[in-house]
Amino acid sequence: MEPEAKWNGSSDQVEFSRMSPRSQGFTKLPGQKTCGKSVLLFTFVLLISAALWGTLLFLFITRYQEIVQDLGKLRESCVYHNDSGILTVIGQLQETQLNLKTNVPQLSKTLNKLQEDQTTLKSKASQFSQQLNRFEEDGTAFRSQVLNEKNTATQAREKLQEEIQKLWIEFQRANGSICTKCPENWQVFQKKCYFFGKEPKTWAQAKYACINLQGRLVSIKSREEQVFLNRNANKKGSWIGLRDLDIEGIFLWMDGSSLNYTNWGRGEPNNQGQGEDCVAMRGTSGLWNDANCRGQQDSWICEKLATC
Ligand code: MMA
Ligand code: CA
Repeated sequence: MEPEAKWNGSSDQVEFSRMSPRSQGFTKLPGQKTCGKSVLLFTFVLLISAALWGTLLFLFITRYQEIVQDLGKLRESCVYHNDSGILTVIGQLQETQLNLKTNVPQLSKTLNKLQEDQTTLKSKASQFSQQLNRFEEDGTAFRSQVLNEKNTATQAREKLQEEIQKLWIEFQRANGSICTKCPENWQVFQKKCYFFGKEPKTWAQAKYACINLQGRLVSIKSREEQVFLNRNANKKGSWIGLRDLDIEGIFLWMDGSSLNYTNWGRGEPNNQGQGEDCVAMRGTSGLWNDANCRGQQDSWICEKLATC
């Protein structure tokens, strides 16, 4: 249905006649039929929209209830789980507490016992330490005693050998024999044989070298014997059988005899440096000097009795 109304005068009114029927509703007074249709349309639209809104509301309420139910379930399950977990933990803790409470007196007893044991062990340790000290002291005393006894025994043996040799001489003299026999490389002088060592040695090494040759370090008893030795000992220094090992300043011969004849150099014996307890005879002059036993002399003189 085309709008037919025409307004007199202006072109605007002519243009208006070409406009859509909807736009014309506000400007042109509608007829009875057109108004009824619009109300119907409006009602229809309203109903549709109400139905849509109702559906939406229904959906929303349904979903809301579901969510509320789910939340309730979730809360229930959470509370159930949490409570039971916490209760279990609390139960365990209470049990542990109870156990600890029961164990405390036992632990305290054990601690006391341990402290007592520690005290006992400490006193035992100190006793052991004292005993150990005593053993060590005893050991040292025993060792020095053994050494002393060994020295005494060595001296006694040397004295005995000397006595035997003297008796042997007496026996030969009583038989009227002249004893001048010496082993090879030994030199005879007045019933004694002498060996002049060639290698440097300490006093102790020289002493054992003589013992190995069935002799001993020489004991010089007279001016004649000294002169004989001077002639034969052509080295710078030779160990002789004189030493003051036991008592400082008291010199004794290896054969046990005392010191009657001496031939000390000027100012000797002087026990110089760290101590000089062994005697050496200087070459050519033959003068005696106390020297360090651990030092070396380039020669040494052994003696033994000549055989018949
Ligand atoms: C050396 C040594 C001593 C000795 C003096 C003499 C320096 O020491 O052989 O035993 O008494 O010489 O001067
Ligand atoms: Ca000296």
